[in-house]
Amino acid sequence: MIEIFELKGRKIWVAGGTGMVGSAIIRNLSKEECLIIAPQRDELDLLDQLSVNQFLKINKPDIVIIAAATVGGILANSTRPAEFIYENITIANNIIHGAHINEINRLLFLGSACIYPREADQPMTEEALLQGKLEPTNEWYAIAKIAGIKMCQAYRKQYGRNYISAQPNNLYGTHDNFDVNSGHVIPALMHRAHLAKVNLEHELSVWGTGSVFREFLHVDDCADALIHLLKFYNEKIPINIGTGEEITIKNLALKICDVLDFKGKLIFDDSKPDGSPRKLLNSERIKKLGWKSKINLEKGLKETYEWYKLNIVPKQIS
Ligand code: GFB
Repeated sequence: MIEIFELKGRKIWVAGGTGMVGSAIIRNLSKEECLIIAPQRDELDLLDQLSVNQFLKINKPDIVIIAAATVGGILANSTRPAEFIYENITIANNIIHGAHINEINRLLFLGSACIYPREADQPMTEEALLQGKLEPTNEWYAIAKIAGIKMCQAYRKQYGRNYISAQPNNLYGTHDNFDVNSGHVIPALMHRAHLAKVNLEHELSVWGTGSVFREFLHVDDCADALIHLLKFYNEKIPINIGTGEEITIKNLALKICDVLDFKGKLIFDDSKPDGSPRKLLNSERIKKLGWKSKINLEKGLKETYEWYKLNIVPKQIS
């Protein structure tokens, strides 16, 4: 029998509440009758340890969710390694240690599927962590995320804190970054295909060979899983969150073209990196806790495109 950690009546700080994952968590938490606090970036600098400590001391949340991170697609990860390692380690360090010294006993840290070795057996179980070399295009981000996971384990071990971590696979959905250079594959390809369509172009450029596989998780599914874990999970093992389905980048690009009704030809740009050959998570552990994903890729892509047309197209980003 699993013990439930009640969220009703609790004060919850969603760090990164204005980002893609944080805003999805806040939408999901609205049905839980809890009090949510989520200061904006200009109200609280997560890279400043004193400000984070002060914020925790004054607000005393019962629960902290760390959805704040410096993120980006494969190119941003490989060209901005210092920002990715420094900012992500500092955010984890400031919030996890700050939560501890302010006697906050429940915390959820968000990892990433890139914490696993590049050559890990597929689908990747939680036990694959630190069993081999990382994928070089995102090792900086991965090391920072591994550090956050290890901090949760260390504070659990030394101080008995109820701190947990979870790693979703490649996320997409509303409030994503649709910039063609710094975004992840789904928003970047959606934006590029939309521009190609409205400019009556006949080709869509896809980075890499298109032959590598990815598993995509809708951000609302991710938020749902995280809330489920807050209620039902209290162990040191960082837990996987995936759909169990993978797709090649070529087939993903074809699906995006379908959703947009873009009839052009795909051109593969192999001057850009492919990254990991495969990155499928074994999500049996979270399934055993009674959670599974509900939003399939077709539905998720359609909804994301509708959101994009309403929210991004009017801003006319290039
Ligand atoms: O989404 P993405 O940047 O993340 O790229 P990763 C996934 C695959 O899509 C790669 C290809 O093989 C890319 O070469 N791709 C094709 C594109 N066209 C595009 C495009 O226009 N933009 C982008 N971005 N990719 C990320 C990590 O790796 O995984 C993050 O870099 C994070 O840190 C995330 O951990 C989960 O799956 O390669």
